[in-house]
Amino acid sequence: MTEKFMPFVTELDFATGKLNPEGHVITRNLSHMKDMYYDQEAVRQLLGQNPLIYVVYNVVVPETAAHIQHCVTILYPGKVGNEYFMTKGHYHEVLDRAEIYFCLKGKGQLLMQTQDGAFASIDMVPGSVAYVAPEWAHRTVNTGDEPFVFFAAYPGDAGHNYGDIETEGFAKLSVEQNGEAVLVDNPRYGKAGK
Ligand code: S6P
Ligand code: ZN
Repeated sequence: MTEKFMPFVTELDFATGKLNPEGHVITRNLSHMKDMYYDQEAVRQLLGQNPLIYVVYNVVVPETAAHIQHCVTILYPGKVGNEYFMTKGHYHEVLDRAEIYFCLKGKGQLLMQTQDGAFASIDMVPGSVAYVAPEWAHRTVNTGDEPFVFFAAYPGDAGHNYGDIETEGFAKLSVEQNGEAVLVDNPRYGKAGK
């Protein structure tokens, strides 16, 4: 007889966004994603200090369809040139696996796109529950001046495909213009990529 998988709880600290236990922690500094920002001169200038861009606390559960992966992302405020700090962004490896994002703190944007060229964005504030539909790549951007914190849940077997976003880039860049966050066309989208 197979052993039962036992229920368990993880505590989320609303003040910091951290999980207890921390689970599997992923840390992304600028050096982990330096080619993804448009302004490569600004990247070169910032690389010396190599700022921390985001941390993901993943509750560890089996990566099978029976389970639900869940995690918290803390995306720090900042910019590279005039482009806001963002996550790498990915499709799910099993493309048709959806995801739910629940904003807990700060403010940001959820950028999404499909392989056939559709693009969508959702503004996220505390209380926003966003649905990343099947087949949509997703990236988050911190457009505020405090950490942007969100909880995510998705099917256990989804997996992550980063390569396609590294190659094609996102259709839009989220940049500051006159103190406002605006989306502009990414001149490199679908070309030499990033
Ligand atoms: C996982 C989910 C999030 C991201 C996290 C970091 O499917 O979408 O937990 O992993 O926000 O983003 P990225 O693109 O580096 O995985
Ligand atoms: Zn995802």
